Amino acid sequence: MIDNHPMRPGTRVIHGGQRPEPVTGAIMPPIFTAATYVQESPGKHKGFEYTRSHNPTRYALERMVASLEGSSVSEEQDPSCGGFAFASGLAATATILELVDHGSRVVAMDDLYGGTRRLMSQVRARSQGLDLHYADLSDNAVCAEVLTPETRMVWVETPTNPLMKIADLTAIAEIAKAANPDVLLACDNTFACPRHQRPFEHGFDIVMHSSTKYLNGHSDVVGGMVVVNDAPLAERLRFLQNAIGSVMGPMDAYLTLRGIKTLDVRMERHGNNAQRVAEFLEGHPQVERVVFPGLASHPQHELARRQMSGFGGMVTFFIQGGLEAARTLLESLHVFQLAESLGAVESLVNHPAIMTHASVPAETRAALGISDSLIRLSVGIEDAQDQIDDLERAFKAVRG
Ligand code: P1T
Repeated sequence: MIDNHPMRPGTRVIHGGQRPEPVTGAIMPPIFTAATYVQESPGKHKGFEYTRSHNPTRYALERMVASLEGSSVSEEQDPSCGGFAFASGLAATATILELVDHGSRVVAMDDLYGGTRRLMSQVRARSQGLDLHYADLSDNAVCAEVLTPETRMVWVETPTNPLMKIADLTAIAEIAKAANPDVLLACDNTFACPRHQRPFEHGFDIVMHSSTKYLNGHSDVVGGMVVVNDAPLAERLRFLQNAIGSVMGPMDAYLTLRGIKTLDVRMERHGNNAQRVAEFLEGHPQVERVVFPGLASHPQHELARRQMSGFGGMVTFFIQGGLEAARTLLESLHVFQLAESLGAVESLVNHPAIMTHASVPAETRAALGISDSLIRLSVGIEDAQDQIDDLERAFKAVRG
């Protein structure tokens, strides 16, 4: 593997954790669809027993994402270097939650993907007795209050979905580890992706991705990734991945690995386009407020600049005129297609209150500010001028 050589991000997305296939020298791993592997004698095999437990195509993806996140776990310590691929982002999250015991105190960011919150509050609070506390972890004073010695896991999403809050990962790690050195710090890094943010560098233990989004980037795979930064934790995750079994299939692993090869060029274009779209929206008379970490008006713009090497492609804004205006805008857009999900080459638009965050209780949405005027854009890699023209046409339709 060329991982032993220093690599800049644009090189790492192509070569990280990869080596030519040993039999043929194929530059991309074959898609090993076999469910099982033939043994010479009981227990005597080539390191592969059954595809839920081991799959070479999945390993290739897992090593790539481990390399992108900068995991220190070596192949000698763990066959996929501390990276683990799952059937979806939520399957990844569900497996991470199994690291803590029944009744554990878990502190999570208050603004989260609706499905993550649903899994925690409506499933694991019951089945795992989790003692859940949601708090605004973008506020360090709040962190100092809620990250108590009893806290077993901290779940941070940054930037958050959909409000684009930024959490100070270094500060959270310092506060939480001072209170309990054994606390597990997990970061959902889906919005920033490893091109722009690497939570291990800030003292986090676990990184999670919905690889459905930027990592794969082409709206054709649902998947999830987990990366850990130390060998004992990798061993625990390896056990859980196999024991629970919500693994990513080999075809999806191949497609995701293929998608990652262009992550660097895609993120550059996503970021440039999102900056232009955000600036256009900020100057628009029909827009109440724009939230994008790359705007000086973002309350944590300075923190975002320190913590991230780019701001990604997600832009949230509040339209004037409430639900009626939002509905007309959403029905009038064409380049931005009205759909759940994000992070792919196509621009998408979403109404969180009705779509992705409908499972969040209405009072919670109101308290957080996920109102009917809130619109979330996933700015794709089309020509930025076409994206802006599309928005302008739709605003005109709202004006009637
Ligand atoms: O959809 P899935 O691959 O299971 O991933 C869940 C998930 C986890 N974390 C974040 C930050 C996410 O945004 C998601 C999925 N989000 C959407 C489908 C959405 O449109 O927001």
